[in-house]
Amino acid sequence: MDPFTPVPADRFTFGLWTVGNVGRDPFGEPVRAALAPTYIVQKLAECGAWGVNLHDDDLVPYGSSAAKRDALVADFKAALEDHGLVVPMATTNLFTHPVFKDGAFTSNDPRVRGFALQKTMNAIDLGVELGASTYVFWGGREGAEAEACRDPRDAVKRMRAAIDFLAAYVQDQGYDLRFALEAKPNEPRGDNYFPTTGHMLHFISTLEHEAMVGVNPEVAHENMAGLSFVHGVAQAMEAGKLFHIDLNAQKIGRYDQDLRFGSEDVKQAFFLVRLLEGTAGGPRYEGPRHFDAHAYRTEDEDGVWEFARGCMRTYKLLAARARAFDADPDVRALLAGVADDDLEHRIAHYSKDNATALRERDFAPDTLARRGLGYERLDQLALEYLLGARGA
Ligand code: DIG
Ligand code: MN
Ligand code: MN
Repeated sequence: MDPFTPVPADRFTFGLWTVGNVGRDPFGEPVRAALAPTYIVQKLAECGAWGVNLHDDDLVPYGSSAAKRDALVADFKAALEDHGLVVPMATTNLFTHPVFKDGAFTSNDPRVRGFALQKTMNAIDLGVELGASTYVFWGGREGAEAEACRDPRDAVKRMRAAIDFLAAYVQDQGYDLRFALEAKPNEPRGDNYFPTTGHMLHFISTLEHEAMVGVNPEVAHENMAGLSFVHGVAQAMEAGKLFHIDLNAQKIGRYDQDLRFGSEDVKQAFFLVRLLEGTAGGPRYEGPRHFDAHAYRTEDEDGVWEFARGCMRTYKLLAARARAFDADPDVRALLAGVADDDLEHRIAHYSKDNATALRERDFAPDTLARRGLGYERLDQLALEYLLGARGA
């Protein structure tokens, strides 16, 4: 079998809304017919995906009766069973209904905030019923255009109250569920609260149940903020807070493009996959590889499945490149660095002796400054693995 064919062990997932994207945009009507969730399950399984994610409304249209909800869920469960797909993640649509036009959890109207909690508790029940272990919160409407509309500190307080309330609900229900907060700097609001993964990591530290809350960084969203996605993900991993990840691609300085993974920023994608797969020796990310992306508006349904296969194939191609790169003796030699265990220990552990030793040592900084790091060679080697000139 082609080594880059996706298999369930890769833990690739897609949201119903991703491959089900009908191609509507702010300047044009849909170009593709809507796909039934059960059909999406079948097609994702055929493509080699492991799981499928959903917003509440993706499966149960807003306003459905309880009987309709139960019927839709039963059909979906049967399709999951028939095609061997799982539901690792669920989330709530708190951005489409007009009632959320000025926010959901951060709205100035307590009735809107209460309705958002109600909708989310119902959606959490649905996600748990389908087997989800991660629950994502993307505050698409949590933001502002008219800055006078609310004190942004109130927005922080209201978001904290909502997440604390819902975390307590999950614990009260005995659900085995973790929350993953997803940042985005803007769009659809002029400025979104909690704009980057860094903001979210601090916010999580202020929560009542912070142990069950992590982050769901998205490539496009951190790039929209002009940030290194690899560094943001690395900090989340180091904090033990990378609970989920949204993979896609993005051109800097544009609206949220949610493009096919690796299609715009191959070098960033390479170093992201290298980080997630741990090929350089660090810990590997063991969660779902979720593609929160959609096909170009130019595509028909065949193009949608090409998009899905492309996301997964590119991830596996980059993983193979990263493994080869980090196994290359020339790369390992360049990364070997300076070995001085005694100095490393002294730097990492304060004591009077260590402080005295550091103060008494002649570091010869002018000599140190003349040392070349070899990063031109190192980065060229990475590029040659990406271009197939090495390790083909
Ligand atoms: C947008 O990037 C958001 C929504 O698609 C969803 O709520 C979340 C989960 O991936 N990402
Ligand atoms: Mn996005
Ligand atoms: Mn996302």
